Amino acid sequence: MSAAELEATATAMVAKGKGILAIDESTPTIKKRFDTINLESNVENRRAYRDLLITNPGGNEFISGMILYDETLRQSCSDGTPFVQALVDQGILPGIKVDTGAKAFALHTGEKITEGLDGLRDRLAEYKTLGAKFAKWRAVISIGENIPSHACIEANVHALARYAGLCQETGIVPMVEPEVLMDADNTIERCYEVTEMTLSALFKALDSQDITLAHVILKTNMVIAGKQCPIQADVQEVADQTVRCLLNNVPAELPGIVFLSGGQRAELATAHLNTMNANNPDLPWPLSFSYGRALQETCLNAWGGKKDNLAVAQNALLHREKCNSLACRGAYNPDMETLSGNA
Ligand code: 5MM
Repeated sequence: MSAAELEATATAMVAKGKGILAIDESTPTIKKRFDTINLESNVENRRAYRDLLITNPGGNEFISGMILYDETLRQSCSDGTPFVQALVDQGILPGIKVDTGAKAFALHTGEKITEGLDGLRDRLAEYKTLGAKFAKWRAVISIGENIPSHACIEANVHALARYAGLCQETGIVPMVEPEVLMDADNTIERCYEVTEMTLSALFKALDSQDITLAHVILKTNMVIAGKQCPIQADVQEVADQTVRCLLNNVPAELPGIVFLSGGQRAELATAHLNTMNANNPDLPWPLSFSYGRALQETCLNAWGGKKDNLAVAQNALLHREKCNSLACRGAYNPDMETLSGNA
């Protein structure tokens, strides 16, 4: 892929009113999701669920790309069409998760380092032949007593930059994901501080490894209080703090920024994105979504592992995709939720 093609892919990923559907749950994570609907996590059930998500009629109006897991990238729809082909036929960009997970960070209790650099050049070359246009790597930063450490942030952003370089060398757009977790009891101010440290270190690492920012998409967390914090910021404050943090730390030449949902309620994740876009029409980059749980949860529950529920599950997914598409334009209204399930 030439530089122009990389740029075109990155721009298409954040096309106006479109976002990314993250369906790259690793095998242990999808098992956790299936446990909630009492469904066995076997190869066929995982394939059937991803089939439902990938072939959702009308989804391509709101979705520019999907992030797949290695197993999914090699699977096919019920009619035999490979998933990658089914995406291409709908004008949706196939993406692939290439990290091999966040593991305990040596000598740093409670912190994680994402692994997967060994052999990555060869894996990326294969993913490219299988049709992947972009690749995602997620670093996990926890907030707690005396954490995150400088060492943890530095190790993770260094790995993100190395993966981004290998992607660009292969002709694949890197979607770099530093996720500051929202599970603890920290305030929104502390989340701002940690997100700022992380993003600032990330862009230094990308710069020092000569990564072309015009060919990178940032996937990040919103600036938000931890779930256990007694004081939860309102929608306006989350939107304001998130935009302020991004403006202070993300270079303008980046083609786009997408958010993870991180365990937020689906409707709240949509409302936050909407307020950011409604109040800030002149940002240097498009702000969009790359949610996993906040797009899939209602769909997964509606499906429940039963073929008969396919249409209602797909409709639930389409509804969330449409609401978030509107949020990219600042045109979402929570009243639309009363139509829940009716895209
Ligand atoms: C879909 O979940 C992704 C995979 O997670 P694991 O590697 O832990 O199985 C995850 O990376 C996801 O893409 C992002 O965290 C966004 O998902 P949420 O649910 O936070 O929007």
